[in-house]
Amino acid sequence: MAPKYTVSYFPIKALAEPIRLLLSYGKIEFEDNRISSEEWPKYKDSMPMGQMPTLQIDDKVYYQSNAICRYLAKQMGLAGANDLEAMEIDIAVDSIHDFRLKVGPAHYETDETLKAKKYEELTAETIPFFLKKLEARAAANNGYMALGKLTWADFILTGIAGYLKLICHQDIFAENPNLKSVVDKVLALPAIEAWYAKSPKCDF
Ligand SMILES: N[C@@H](CCC(=O)N[C@@H](CS)C(=O)NCC(=O)O)C(=O)O
Repeated sequence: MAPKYTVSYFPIKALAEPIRLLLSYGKIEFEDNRISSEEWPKYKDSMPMGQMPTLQIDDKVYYQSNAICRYLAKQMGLAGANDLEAMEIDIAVDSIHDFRLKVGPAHYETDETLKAKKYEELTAETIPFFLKKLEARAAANNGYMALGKLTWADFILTGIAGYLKLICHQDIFAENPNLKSVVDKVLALPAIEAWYAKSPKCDF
């Protein structure tokens, strides 16, 4: 019997969406278990690290979104042909997450004065810096994030694209055609089109 897969996360895309996209790409059926923020406290202690996303395969629960994505990508031939190729993909993935992690804290800042100050610096320096580097990487890789071909790094960018736009307070793709092309190519994959035809609508 085929294993049963369950993805648990909040009812948003963010860190779970690359997992959902990879499972969809691999035509692996999964339960899309969305837990609301209100319900979350009931579940938190039962999660291995007190966080989500998790991927349950039969009765074993796996966590850490990158580890899960890398595992799925290996199953689907999206993880490079050798260790050097795998490192190229990891470099792209880590760079995307570095960007997210640099901007994220400002988005969650509750002191409005401090928040405005943080966004001033982010908008002037950090966001343009990362976008320039990531756009150059996508340009050098033929509109992909690594190796000039489809890899799981493209699913990471596509999955968290809406979340990145949200936390950056801007359309990060407007002036970055190669980055936009990465996302467009993933979204045009038939399995991904099928996923978005049936999954709950959410911008981020
Ligand atoms: N490194 C972890 C980070 C997971 C994480 O930060 N999860 C957040 C949501 S994006 C969470 O569960 N927050 C709720 C909490 O910590 O109570 C991963 O990539 O899976």
